[in-house]
Amino acid sequence: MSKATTFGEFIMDGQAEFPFVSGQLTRLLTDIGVAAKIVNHQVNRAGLAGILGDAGSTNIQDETQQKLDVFADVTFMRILTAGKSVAGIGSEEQEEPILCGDLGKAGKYIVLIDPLDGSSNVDVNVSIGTIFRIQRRKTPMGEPLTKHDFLQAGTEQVASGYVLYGSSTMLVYTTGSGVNGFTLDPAVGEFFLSHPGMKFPEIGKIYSMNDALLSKCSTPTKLFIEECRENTDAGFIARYIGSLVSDFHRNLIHGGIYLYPSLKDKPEGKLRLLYECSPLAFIAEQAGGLAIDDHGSILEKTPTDLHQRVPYYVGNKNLVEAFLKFQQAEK
Ligand code: AHM
Ligand code: MG
Repeated sequence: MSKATTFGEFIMDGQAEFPFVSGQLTRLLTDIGVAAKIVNHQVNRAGLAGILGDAGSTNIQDETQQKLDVFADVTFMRILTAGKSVAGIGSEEQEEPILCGDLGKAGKYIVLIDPLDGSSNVDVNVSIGTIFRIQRRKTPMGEPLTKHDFLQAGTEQVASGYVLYGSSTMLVYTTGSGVNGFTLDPAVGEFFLSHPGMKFPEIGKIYSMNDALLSKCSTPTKLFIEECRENTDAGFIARYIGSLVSDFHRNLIHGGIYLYPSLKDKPEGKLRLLYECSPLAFIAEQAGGLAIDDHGSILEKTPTDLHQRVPYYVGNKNLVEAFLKFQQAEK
């Protein structure tokens, strides 16, 4: 029987093949895998460990934090700051960026992370996830980090990925040469390559949006959803978990589009550019899909604020392009 490739072996092989994948990035990705296993362990036994429910605190977005949100944030921060490769971290759960060591003078990389996405699903045993993006620092090594190290366009990412804590736990990532997925074997505590070269199917027929928001959406979104609904005989279906990583992952495998649009009372939608939208946009484009907001490519957008929100439409090319036609007709 041939031996399956582990996540660690795969990133080491990648380092040899691509000169831009440095030893530091290999170590950083390995650390993310380790933190993911620790968080996975707690997610799996959350009902037993007494860590379900509110933590009694709110994050920078004034959203109630779950105990597991806090646990995941603390775990990723502890592991990422202990390694030598990270200079600074921006977390959805923390107002200010974290500068590692002495003002982030050492370390080559910046990490932006949503440690536990889909918090509203934590208490009800529905899949949740971690989303991360990695970029190089802009200021020279030895100098303190500035906001420009954090506020970079999505095209500057050197790697991004997600961990899905689902019926099985998966880690999916890209370094810009395709998307690969690894499944955790809990018996041996290793992620094994299970989904090499992930691509969206040619044609997607799933649409994923919080339907209750439709009356607050702009005309292009209303018209697009209407068209999807009119095409159920052609196989169109709606699927919405309300957990971005899970909705994105399903759409990547079965073919679909995820929408969190601009709303009358929330013109920027809900999702965060740096922690959620751009890392998944990098994966989407590497898998043959597309990701846009109301003005164009998500990856080309340069953030102005660490916690900036953007309307988000991501998934199969055929569906995002169909949506784009309604957007263009409106302009
Ligand atoms: P969170 O980061 O607070 O968990 O919010 C993000 C989540 C996404 O995972 C999900 O797609 C979306 O919020 C669901 O929002 P809504 O309940 O408005 O449909
Ligand atoms: Mg989130």
